[in-house]
Amino acid sequence: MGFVSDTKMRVIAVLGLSFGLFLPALTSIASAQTCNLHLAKAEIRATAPNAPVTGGYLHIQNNSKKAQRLVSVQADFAQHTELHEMKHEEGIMKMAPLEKGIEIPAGATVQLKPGGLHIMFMKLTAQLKPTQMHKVKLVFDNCGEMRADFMVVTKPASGHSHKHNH
Ligand SMILES: [Cu+2]
Repeated sequence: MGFVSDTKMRVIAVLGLSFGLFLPALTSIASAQTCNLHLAKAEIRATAPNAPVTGGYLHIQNNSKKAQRLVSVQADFAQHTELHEMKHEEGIMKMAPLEKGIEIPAGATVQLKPGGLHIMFMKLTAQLKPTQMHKVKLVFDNCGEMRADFMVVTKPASGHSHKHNH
């Protein structure tokens, strides 16, 4: 009998340990799901060899009742990233960093696209070639981290679909 209870104790101990170890991961997945954020059309513009920067684009749909803010982005092919908007200044389009990130209002979809809001991948450590897929980590103020697969493309199409109605 002593053997059985020892085994049981060990099983419980092992389960307890595994549960403890996996708990943080489970929590973050659960929080991302309850956030109801949907990421789509994630693309990165392909680069020439040794290009220092490139743009990243995607659609972020917020299906929750709470505003969410994209505050930072991390990728293994860029040592630095910023969130940018395009601004007209004296007739010239200029990029400006968004220190507070990008807000996605409750129930809204925000499109990061060429000529508008975008992720600026900087200090690139690798050339980005068409059809490559890259995992990019997006950090939201309430939701925490989400990972998205970005595809490298020559001409990012995000948001362009409407412009082809002549
Ligand atoms: Cu930029």
